[in-house]
Amino acid sequence: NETLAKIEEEFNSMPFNWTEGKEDAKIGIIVEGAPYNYVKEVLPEVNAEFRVLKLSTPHPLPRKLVVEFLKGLDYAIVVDEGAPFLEEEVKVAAYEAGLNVPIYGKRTGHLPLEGELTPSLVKNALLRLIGEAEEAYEKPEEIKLAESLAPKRPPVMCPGCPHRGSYRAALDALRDLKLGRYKVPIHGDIGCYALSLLPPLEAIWTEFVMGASISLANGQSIVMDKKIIATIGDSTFFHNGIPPLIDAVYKNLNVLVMILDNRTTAMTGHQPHPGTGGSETGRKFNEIDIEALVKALGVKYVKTVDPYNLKETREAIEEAMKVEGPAVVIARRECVIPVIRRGEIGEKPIVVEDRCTGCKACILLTGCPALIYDPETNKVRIDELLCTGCGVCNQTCPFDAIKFPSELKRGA
Ligand SMILES: Cc1ncc(C[n+]2csc(CCOP(=O)(O)OP(=O)(O)O)c2C)c(N)n1
Repeated sequence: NETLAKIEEEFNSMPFNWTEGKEDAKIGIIVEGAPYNYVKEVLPEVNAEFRVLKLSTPHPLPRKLVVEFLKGLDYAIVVDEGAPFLEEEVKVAAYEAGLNVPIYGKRTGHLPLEGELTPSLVKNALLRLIGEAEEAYEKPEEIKLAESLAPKRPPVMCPGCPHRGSYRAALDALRDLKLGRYKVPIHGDIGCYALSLLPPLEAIWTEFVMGASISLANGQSIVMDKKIIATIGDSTFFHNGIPPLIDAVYKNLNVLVMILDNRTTAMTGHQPHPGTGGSETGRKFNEIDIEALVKALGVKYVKTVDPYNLKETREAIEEAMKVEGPAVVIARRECVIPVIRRGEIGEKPIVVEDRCTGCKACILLTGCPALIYDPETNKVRIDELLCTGCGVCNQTCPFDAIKFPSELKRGA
């Protein structure tokens, strides 16, 4: 607390916190971060004099600076992204200083609590503030038109994403075990695999904070008295998955942890992590072996599989589901993006037209964007540019209609 007080004192006079606009303006805007740009953009379009306090250090709030700014104003608005953190801090500071300046923002409904701020939202809030707009923000017609024209498609896993095979195999395993997808909670975590929440996989039930999948599964396995599945990426596992796995071993909790080891931190841009053994600048570090680590913790069932091989992965999950206590399946296959960048994509499958019945099972079971249904021919075709040759769709076709050319040459 003493250190925070010292920092606050420094922040009061820091050049990164400044005021601008007319000295004697009676309406104040307190803003930090990206929304400052929105304020700058829309101010020329709002017919009133404003005084702006641009804060770069919202915590600890430089209260002296804020209170000095508020003194003499008729009223002020706080423009902050996310939760109204700054707005609340400013209100506390004003109250404690005995100021009676009305302060508007998200808590007063001038700005929305949800979603991202935009210049239009900020402009609308300022117009409402000066009495030139009555209504809450209405999207301009051109934005509504653009939204109506844009195709509605959910974000999808890349073609060749190894997570697709992991979740397909998990859902198939539950079906084989007659457990049904709504009987066994599958917890997700933060990473590309969170996309499995969406159709057609709709696999994970939760996505919370890095490492939460295992903790949630641990707790739920006690409450529901059955095996619960947690799915977690390799980077997330190193970040915060090891402590709850220790807990699961310590208390012999009935969880299946699937570690989705795509050899990278894909979602945030392929950063290395302790399992990859290198640094961003190419320095060599010590690679930590996930399987050895998990075994060393005392997990009795540990199996590493290739998620491009649906049968192998499904069978491991089925075995693991039958284990009393914690079990770990490591689905290990490199993220396809670095593979593409290295030019290591191999053979791509094709649809054997006279075998394809147009049932769309491949599309519905994988959701791979490289698979395209043609209503005119009632056949599926594979977009060669998108396909990475992972072979997962080949394994889902009930009519054996998706084959690699080399398989066909061998007479398959
Ligand atoms: C505490 C925290 N730090 C950083 C992030 C940003 N972040 C989002 S996903 C992610 C990791 C994804 O890597 P991984 O678990 O290996 O999954 P992948 O995307 O490779 O499938 C990170 C670091 C975050 N969400 N939370």
